[in-house]
Amino acid sequence: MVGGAFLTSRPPVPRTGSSVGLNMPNTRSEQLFADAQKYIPGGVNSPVRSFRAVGGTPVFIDRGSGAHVWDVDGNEYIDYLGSWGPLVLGHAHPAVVEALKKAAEGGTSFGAPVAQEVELAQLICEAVPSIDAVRLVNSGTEACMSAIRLARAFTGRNKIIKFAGCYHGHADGLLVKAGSGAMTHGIPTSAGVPESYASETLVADFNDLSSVESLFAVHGEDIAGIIVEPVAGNMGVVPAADGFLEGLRRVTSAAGATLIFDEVITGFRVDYRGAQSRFGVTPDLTCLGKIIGGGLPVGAYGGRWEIMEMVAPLGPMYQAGTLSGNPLAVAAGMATLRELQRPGTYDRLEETARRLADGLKGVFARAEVPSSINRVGSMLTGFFTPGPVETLAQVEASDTEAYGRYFHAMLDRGVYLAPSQFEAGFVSLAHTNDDIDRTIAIAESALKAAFEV
Ligand code: HOZ
Repeated sequence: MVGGAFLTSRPPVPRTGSSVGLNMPNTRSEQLFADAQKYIPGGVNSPVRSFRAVGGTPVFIDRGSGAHVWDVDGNEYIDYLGSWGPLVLGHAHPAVVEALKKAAEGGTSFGAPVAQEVELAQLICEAVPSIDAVRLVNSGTEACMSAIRLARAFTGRNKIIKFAGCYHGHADGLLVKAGSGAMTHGIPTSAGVPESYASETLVADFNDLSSVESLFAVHGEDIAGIIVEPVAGNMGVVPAADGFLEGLRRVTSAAGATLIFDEVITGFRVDYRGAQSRFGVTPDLTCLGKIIGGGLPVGAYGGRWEIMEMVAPLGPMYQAGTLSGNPLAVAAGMATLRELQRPGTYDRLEETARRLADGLKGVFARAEVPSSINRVGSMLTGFFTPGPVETLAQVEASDTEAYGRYFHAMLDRGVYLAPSQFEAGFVSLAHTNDDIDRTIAIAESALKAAFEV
């Protein structure tokens, strides 16, 4: 109904998964999900959480500590979701909790400048060499949306290139052949995006430089920039092939277009200085989020001074936000970044994630389940396809039904993975060798149960 009457009664609760059952909910999670569906579309505030890709009822989380979470029914899980990336220190890290308490006692929002936001901006600029100046926003979506507006303002051009299967948040124009939940739910190009917006988004193939060059050959003079995840994380983890990022840098520089790295996931995750430092390719603009907010809503975009000075109030590109630079988000972000500055942090992340990936590779091989594990630093995905997995087409060859069975077998045994094949898993500094070894042993038994091997 458009512009019609108010709803006078709640819509019937849709049944979305087998575990909802025919009668009464059995668990507190099932009860909450039944209630949630009366008030929230699909019962969730972000689609992938609904478990539609894997079936069943989402577990509602009660609390987290370190590498573990507990659901509202008292079940404990080793967590590899990590709130989709921000919790590189694990849940409720004491330094973050302390910083939050202190910040909250001083007031939660002012809509006016605070000293702490300057500190976080300075930390970011010092960490990421390509960022001379940074603007804090509230989410990765806002960061990418704003960076694209800025690229357009700076170049005076309209078109943007994105890659099929990459996800940069849910702004109009970026929901074209998008990854993550859009791909998981079979709506890579969202309804409600006007054709006139979508037509400004050109879509190329990840890890295929020739597909980019072809677009530049036709539209070169009107391309404002390329936005790319330097490690794709929203179709599952797919690393950039050798020379791909360098090729994007070369093509954009030659055409006077901007190169935007969406480091919302990879920023401070694969290296303290970002994927751009790990792979030695310098973008013009960088989008950040997740880790820089330590688990609170935050995002940021930054880059070369001559581009950033176009942002209002210095320049004509407008972007604003009541909660931007929020003292709580900034405090949690700074506490997280300071912990990450400790010596050996990234070596530990690398080692722990390697132990997990190697162990899982062995388990899958012994079970003779066709699979391929992609890992970059502490982000990884196990694809249910023999691999290699270097392109979206290879990602899409994965057996998602098998993933669903494996996901539930792991969940039942106390390991929480992303409820979709097309997402990344995250290892944190809180994961111990014992957590990893238990996970590998659980995977062995989960595979047996899921595939009866
Ligand atoms: N788009 C997020 C994963 N890449 C999912 C966000 C959520 O459901 O919290």
